[in-house]
Amino acid sequence: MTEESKKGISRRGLLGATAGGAALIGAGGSRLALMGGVAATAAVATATAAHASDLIPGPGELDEYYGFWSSGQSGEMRILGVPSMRELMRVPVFNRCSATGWGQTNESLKIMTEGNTEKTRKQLAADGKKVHDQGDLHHVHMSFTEGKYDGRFLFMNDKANTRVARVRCDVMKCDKILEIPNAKAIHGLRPQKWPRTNYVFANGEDEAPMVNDGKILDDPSQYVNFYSAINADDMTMAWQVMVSGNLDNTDADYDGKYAFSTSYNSEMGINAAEMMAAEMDHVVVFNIAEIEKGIAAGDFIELNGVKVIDGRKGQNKDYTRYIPIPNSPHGCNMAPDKIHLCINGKLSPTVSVIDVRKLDDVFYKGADPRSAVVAEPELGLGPLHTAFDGKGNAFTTLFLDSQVVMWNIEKAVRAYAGEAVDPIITKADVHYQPGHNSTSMGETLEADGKWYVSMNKFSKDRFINVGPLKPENEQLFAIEGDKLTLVHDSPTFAEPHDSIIVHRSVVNPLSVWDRNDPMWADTRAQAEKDGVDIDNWAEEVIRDGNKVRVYMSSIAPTFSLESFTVKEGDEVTVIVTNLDDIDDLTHGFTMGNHGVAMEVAPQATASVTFTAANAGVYWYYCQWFCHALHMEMRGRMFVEPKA
Ligand code: K7E
Ligand code: CUA
Repeated sequence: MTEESKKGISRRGLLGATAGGAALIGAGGSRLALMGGVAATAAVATATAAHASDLIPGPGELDEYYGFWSSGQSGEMRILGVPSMRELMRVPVFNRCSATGWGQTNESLKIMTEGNTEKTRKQLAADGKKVHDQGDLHHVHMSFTEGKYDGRFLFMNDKANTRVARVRCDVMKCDKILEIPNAKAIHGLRPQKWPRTNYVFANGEDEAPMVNDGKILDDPSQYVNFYSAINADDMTMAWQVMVSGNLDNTDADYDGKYAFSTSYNSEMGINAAEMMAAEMDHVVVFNIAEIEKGIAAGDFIELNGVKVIDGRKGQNKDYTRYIPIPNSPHGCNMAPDKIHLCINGKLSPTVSVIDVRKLDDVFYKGADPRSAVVAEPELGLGPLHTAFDGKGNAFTTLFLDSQVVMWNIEKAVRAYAGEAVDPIITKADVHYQPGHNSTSMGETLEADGKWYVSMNKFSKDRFINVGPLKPENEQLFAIEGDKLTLVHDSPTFAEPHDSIIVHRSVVNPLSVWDRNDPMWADTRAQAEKDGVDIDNWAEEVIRDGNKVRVYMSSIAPTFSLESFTVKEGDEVTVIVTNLDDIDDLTHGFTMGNHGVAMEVAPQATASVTFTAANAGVYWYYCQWFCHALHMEMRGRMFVEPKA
């Protein structure tokens, strides 16, 4: 054992499982202790520096994979290179971004607000806000064609404001955000895998009255929850299913027949004690064809414009089945063998393995729902999520044990059938308290079993101290046969919630925008009305009552307008088109002392609107370093006093 790994273990000993114990509330903690499942001795492999540098690309070398990261409470998507773990880009989605102007430009405001419900419009108006520029982005997943990533879109959820967003992979910008009606707190999210991503499935985590208008308040017996299917191609609502219990994580099969959702609160309890009362919660199985048939046959109610099917327990219809699973299951992960669905126990030390081929009998032959469970290996404390290597092995995070356990699915099935075989292959320490994990291409039919990422909720002593708020920590392991070798730690700001690792051959973004991109279609239409050709050098100032539209172009290192004049109180819209047609030549537009800034990438048009409230001279400048004369790329706005 190396000096480094000895140190690691002694620090673990000192720290114990304090974070885990505290994080799981009261009774849950002691239940876990009672449930035993004492961690097996860890087989820790720590890379020598030399081995790690063999595996990881050096300066100037390119990564083999894109990592698409959710950022949790930061509300953005991040792109990392894997295996270097270098952060390559931040893509603002639900958040306001100072650098790019996301949440401020007219183009982004349209995307961020057009999918709002009436209630949100009222809320924003009451708060005097343009947009909810905060989000809690847990899960990023790519669109599929026949079980493989197709490189078109990335989809992601906002738990805080009940939204689903889409990012275009050709430009790596968000192009749609849809607030989900009826549901509360969109948490789990997965695209349909087969035959292609026609639907994006999204879970409502928090239950509420079906019609939430204040007539029913503290009467949980009347609360319901909603499972949502979104049309992926146009980001509109397809249908919803009303369910019993809340919903946590979701996944879909590789046959296009079923989607699944874990529920940690089958009790429909309101506080932690009530929510953990039952020994068994459940996974809900959604029968997609039956739901589509039910919708076509008119067996739905329409609620806030959405067709809602009743799939609650006891409806005796073929829309849903409820499979009992030990206490409070969390992660829901479909294996690339197309057969096994892994339901992670969280408060139970087990992962329940469902054979999806047995679900037809559960739906159509009255088979006991539990008969679809073909394995339930005891893996360790706090199993949250499972990833796959495509070779029949699974990797499950153990939150309380601060470990990953590698195990074999087929052996677990044999053990469940009574054979004396141990499915556990190895365990490795992670630092500390892992939530999600991911493997290279692991949620697709092309799982290649090369890399394993552990996204850890705590970094504790792993980095020099930066104050009471610590970074979180993500770790990269090389998977070599049945050995996991730690090759990299990366501290991360809030938070490395979840990720997918996508081979770079799947993703082919542009380097320069297409001038006809729909992103600025509204701006283009307005320019045409104003008689301005934004595809060529433009330097027009159009007055329209107290609205002023200022059209300018940029070619490094100049703006087409060195100055423009408006009147105190005018509503000013500045429209900038970057005519530079060169890779990596982004300009910006910042209006001094007006809180206004935006990115204008090569061949893009962007616009921003503000009020010139104070007479005087104001400088604007390009804030994106573009040229040796970047500092000189500036101009003046003259604001004339009111007469
Ligand atoms: Cu993906 Cu944390 Cu939202 Cu598990 S959930 S950790
Ligand atoms: Cu243009 Cu800096």
